[in-house]
Formats: sequence, structure tokens, C-alpha cells
Amino acid sequence: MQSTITLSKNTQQYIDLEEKYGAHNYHPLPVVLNKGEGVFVYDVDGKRYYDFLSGYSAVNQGHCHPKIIAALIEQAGKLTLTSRAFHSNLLGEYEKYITNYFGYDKVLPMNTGVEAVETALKLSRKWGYEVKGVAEDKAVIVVCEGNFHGRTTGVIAFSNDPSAKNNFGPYSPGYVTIPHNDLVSLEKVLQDKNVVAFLFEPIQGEAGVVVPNEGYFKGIRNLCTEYNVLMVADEIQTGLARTGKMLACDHENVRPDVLILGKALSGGTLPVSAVLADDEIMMTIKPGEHGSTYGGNPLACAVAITALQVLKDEKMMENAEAMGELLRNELKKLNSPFIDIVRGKGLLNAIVIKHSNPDAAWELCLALKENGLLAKPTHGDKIRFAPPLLITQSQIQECVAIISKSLLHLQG
Ligand code: IF1
Repeated sequence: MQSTITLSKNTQQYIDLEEKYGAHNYHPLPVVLNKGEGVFVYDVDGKRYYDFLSGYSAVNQGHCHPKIIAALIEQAGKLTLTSRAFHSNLLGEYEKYITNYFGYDKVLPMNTGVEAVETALKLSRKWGYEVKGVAEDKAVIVVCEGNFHGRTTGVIAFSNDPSAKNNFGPYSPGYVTIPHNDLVSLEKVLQDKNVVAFLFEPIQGEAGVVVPNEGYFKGIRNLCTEYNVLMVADEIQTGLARTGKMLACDHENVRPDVLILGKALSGGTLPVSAVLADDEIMMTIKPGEHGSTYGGNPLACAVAITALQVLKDEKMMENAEAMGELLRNELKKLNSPFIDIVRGKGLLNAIVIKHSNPDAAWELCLALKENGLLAKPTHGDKIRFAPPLLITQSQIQECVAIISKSLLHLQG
């Protein structure tokens, strides 16, 4: 097994440009894309690939979804930004739409995912001081080991991934970490009256698609209610139909107190994120206390309404559920000695590679690329399989054939 990848001169040129002029804060697969359509992306030499990353679940609706792009273009020609110094004709309409859609009193619109996480943290503390009655500066927020909630200095303070964290200190205090999927530890830390919130990913993405035990979400809900602590779900990656339900928490019919959304809220067109909560929580934030220049801009509002509409209209939850089941079953049937574990929910899946070569997952991704499927390893030995949610049964079969063929590359 060795990488025998040769890149076209054309491809290499684009990579060289990034290498020379861009910060080296990523290590991408050596492929240069210039077009996307549905489940496919195309490289600068015209080669077509299945996209099994979907922009880390930002492109749930498929690349360049015609309805989303039409909404984007139409609104772009009318009004794109007012700032929140003035009202727009679309903000209220969007706020009404998204709060009805998810069943919350209010929404606070932001842009990137991590900004929405920051918003939820600030909101939790504010609620803790002004409603729960925690003493000044004593608020504690509980998080999980292996979490990924973004990359601001605030959020990396409670990361335990050394590469996300090291040499970016000092880290802000106020966080307690417990293991993922561990209700016993949660109840233990909730004995502290200063705890205001439990922030969690329903399925840990960066950690390699770690699906918790059944009953975990219900357990969190019960404990948070019992101890008067906010249940804050980061559904930036798991939400918006990705796992086969609108929200991952819907698998157990559980309603978080604070819901964080991002990524696919714009179907991969621009950064749009949101925090949803009821009045008791949201109304603790007063004018001037939080916001963002682009948050809730009219372009984002128009796009987000359409992106949400498309999920329901095209039954993407149902398809994600069915196609995910099919994908996992077919992968298990391959019976590959190199696939240790197949896991996931809906179309948020990962395989864990078992191989003597520690670079085997990366090598497999290179082979997949050669064979027309793009996926990216995480934490060395895991590969995420998360195509856009409109993938069909025959396409899944074709993808499994590509994966099967590529696995041969790992033999001797
Ligand atoms: C990168 C991971 C995925 C997220 C959750 C907040 C954010 C993310 C649950 C922040 C972002 C992305 C960021 C991306 C890699 C990617 C990722 F592997 F790192 F964990 F998707 F699984 N909460 N996740 O997953 O959202 O500010 O980026 O909009 O390149 O860092 P953002």
C-alpha cells in the first residue's frame, strides 16, 4: 500500500497558490473543485465525485439546490444587508418562520456556527444570573470530553483536543468536563448549584460520529429539569435532517431549552446560524448586549427560509433515515478486514479503519478520490460518510461499490 497519486498540472497550480499565499491551517485532500450539483462535485479537470462530506453537513440539501440558489439570487438583487441598526422586511418573517418550525418563542440570528455557540453560552450565563439566581461570576457550564463546538478563544477553553487548544491560552474559566454519553457523571456535576447549563452534541462529530446510548437525550432532559439547568443542544451538525429526524433530539422526542443551528441552515451558500429559546431565557438579553453586523441579514433570511422549506418539501429526513440504514448495512456486508466499526445515524456515519499502517485511513481516502468519491479522515483512523440527503438508493449502491474497490488498495 502506498500513495501513487499523480496530480494534473492544472490541479497542482491551484494547490501551489494556496500553499504559498494561504495560512496552513488545514490539510485538505489533494483535489480542487470548481462545481457542485446535488450529491456531486467536479474538479478543475472535469472529473465527477460523490461528495461524502457535504461541507461537514452544511450541504444537506445538495450542492447548489436550485430553489435555494434562486432565493439567494432574487434577494441579492434587492437588499443584502441593513445591519441591525434598521429593520428589514425579511427579518420578522424569517423569525416567525423558524420559531414556528422548531417550536420556540424566539430566535437570535448569527452567522457562523461558533458564534451561535458563543451566543448560547452567553445566554446561559445571563439566565443563570438573572433567573436562576447564581452569584456574580460563579456560573458553571458543563461540557463533554471530545467535544467540538468551534474555534474561538472562548470555545477552545473547554476543548480537550490538544491541536485545537495548545498555545492559544490563557483559557477562560467556568467550564466542567464530563465524559460523553454518561448520565451518572452528569448527575454528579449537577449537584453544584452554580451549574447553569449542559452544552452537548447529540452525536459527537469531530470525535468520529460517536452515537450515544438510547435514552441519553431523555436522561439529559430529566436531569436538567430536575436540577434547573439549561439543556443546550449543539445541533449545528446533527440537526436539519442529517440524522434522519429534523433534530437528533427528535429521536427521543426531547426538546432542548436552547437549540443551536448552523451549517445547513443556508444549504451551504453563506454562513447562517441561529439560537432558539423561549422568552424566559431569550428575554434576558437586552438591546446592546449581544449581536453581529451580519446576523439576521435579509439575504440570510431569504436563504434560510428556503433551505428549511426544502428539507420538508423533499422529505429529506425520511430519505436520510432510509439511505443511512442502507449504507450501513451494505458497508457491514462488505465484511472488510480493514473496517473495524460501521456506525452512525441517518446519513451521519463513520467507519473506523483497522490496519497496521497508521496512515491507512488517509490512503483509503486517496483511493476513494481516485475512484470518484470524496471523504475525509478524522482523528487518524475514522472516515466520515455523510453525503447530501437527496442521495438515491442506486447511488448508495454505486458508492458502496466504489468503497469496496478502494478497500482493495489497503491490501499489502
Ligand atoms: C472546521 C469537525 C465537523 C460543529 C459543531 C459548532 C461548530 C461545528 C457540532 C462550529 C463545526 C466543523 C468545522 C470544521 C470541521 C467541522 C467538524 F470535524 F471539526 F468537528 F463538522 F465535524 N458545533 N464543525 O461540528 O461551526 O463555526 O465552523 O461554522 O474546518 O473547523 P463553524
